[in-house]
Amino acid sequence: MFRLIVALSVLSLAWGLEDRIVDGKTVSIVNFPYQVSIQKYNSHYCGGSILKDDLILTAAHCLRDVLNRNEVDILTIRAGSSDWDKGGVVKNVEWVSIHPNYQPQPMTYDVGLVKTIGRFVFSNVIKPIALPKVLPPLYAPLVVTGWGQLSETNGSLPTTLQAAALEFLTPEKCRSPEYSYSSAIMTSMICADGPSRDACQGDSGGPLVLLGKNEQIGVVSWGVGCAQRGYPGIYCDLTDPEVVTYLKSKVPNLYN
Ligand code: 4AZ
Repeated sequence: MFRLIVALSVLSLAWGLEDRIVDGKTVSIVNFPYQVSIQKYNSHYCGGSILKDDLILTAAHCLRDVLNRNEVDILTIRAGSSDWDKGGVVKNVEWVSIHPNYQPQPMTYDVGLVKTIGRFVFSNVIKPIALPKVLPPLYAPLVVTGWGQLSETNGSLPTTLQAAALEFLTPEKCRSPEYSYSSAIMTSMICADGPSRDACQGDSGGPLVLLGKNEQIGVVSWGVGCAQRGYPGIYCDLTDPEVVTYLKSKVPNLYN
């Protein structure tokens, strides 16, 4: 059995099946200039995206402990680099905020904001992402990016940014018997299917974007494992009315 697993692992590596984000590609920040790394004591732990030159969108679950312990001073944001551990520009954090209706169980309204001290200067590697007005149609092509684990079982993080192509699943589709989540998919949640590709631990807070468009529809939130059959990745829905209300309350002119 062990030899079979080794043989299959070697084969899948040779085929490039088991690679990155889970099963993504190494990419350049030039093509994903809205992506940032959120760090504690200079270690990457969550992704985020640039909404304004001093405002980062991420997941509430990335910020909850920091908020509860009043630890914004241990946070930094690195933008403008393909590598989470070097290059680009690093800023400290003024405040963090999470959606007032965020619930760790069942993970509803998993969205929050980070305000930096000082502003990022936009460039070819540092640019804001736009927010959506409506969700795309079923199976619309999407891309998720991050420095999260390359597989569910390997806890080490890649140094260079990874991207995976996914397809949009409406909440209705994601709740359907075709998948295994059923009623766990609640309001404020959307899904994106690989099927071999997925976000994983360390990608949380990062952007789910319409492929080829500068529009973010979701925030990496949770899932059962990573790239497991029947369990697509789950994202916070950025078109949810209560999400929109929260973002508008914190960010004047965001949707102009
Ligand atoms: C996590 O633990 C996590 N497969 C993020 C995304 C997914 C699973 C887990 C989606 O942060």
